Amino acid sequence: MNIQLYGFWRSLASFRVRVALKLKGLPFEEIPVDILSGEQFDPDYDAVNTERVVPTLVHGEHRVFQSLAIIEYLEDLMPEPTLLPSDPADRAYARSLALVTIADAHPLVTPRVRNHLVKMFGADANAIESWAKHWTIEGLATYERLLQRRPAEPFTLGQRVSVADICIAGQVVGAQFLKLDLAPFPAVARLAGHCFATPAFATSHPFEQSGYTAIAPR
Ligand SMILES: N[C@@H](CCC(=O)N[C@@H](CS)C(=O)NCC(=O)O)C(=O)O
Repeated sequence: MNIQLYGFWRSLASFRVRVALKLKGLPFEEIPVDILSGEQFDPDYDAVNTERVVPTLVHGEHRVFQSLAIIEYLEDLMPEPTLLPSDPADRAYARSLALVTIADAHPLVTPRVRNHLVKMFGADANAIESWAKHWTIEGLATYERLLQRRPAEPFTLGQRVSVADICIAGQVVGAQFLKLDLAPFPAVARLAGHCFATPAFATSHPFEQSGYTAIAPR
């Protein structure tokens, strides 16, 4: 299976897809798109994904974008090991948890939103950082409440890792970029510990990617 992933080392959405590919044991080539310098707007990349965001998965003639759609595409291509439970209610629960970050928390801290806050409202670096911390904490707090209400070990749905764990781990990576304390979110921190103890998660972490630089979080 010839798979290419257009991604970026520090992109949380790219992290999600990287983990899914590794959990499924699918080899892939990652092609970097530097979203901090604006490479997502290059015409060559626009031809790949006209939403002008990463990630995009290229598989033969298919170009799949949006991390959840990509993960579900991979699930359809290679059902085992499954990342979505078969029980309908559990499947919906896993997707719901995934969307807390994909649809609600993460979009608020993307470069395009930060750049717009600077351009439209003159937000300075401190304001941007407070903004990013606020929405990242909101996401963590939601996950903490959810995990407290439906406790399971070691992963969100029990023994098998799922798309929910991938997304919660991504939210934790966002918190790490912002140097947030996870102590107020013990269930989230415990889950992330289990995730990052596995090679698929550990080797997908932005800090482990070749482009990683210890620059201030953006
Ligand atoms: N909901 C999308 C998020 C895509 C997204 O916003 N990606 C970010 C990187 S994590 C990006 O490319 N941002 C470019 C920008 O904001 O200009 C997904 O889950 O794939």
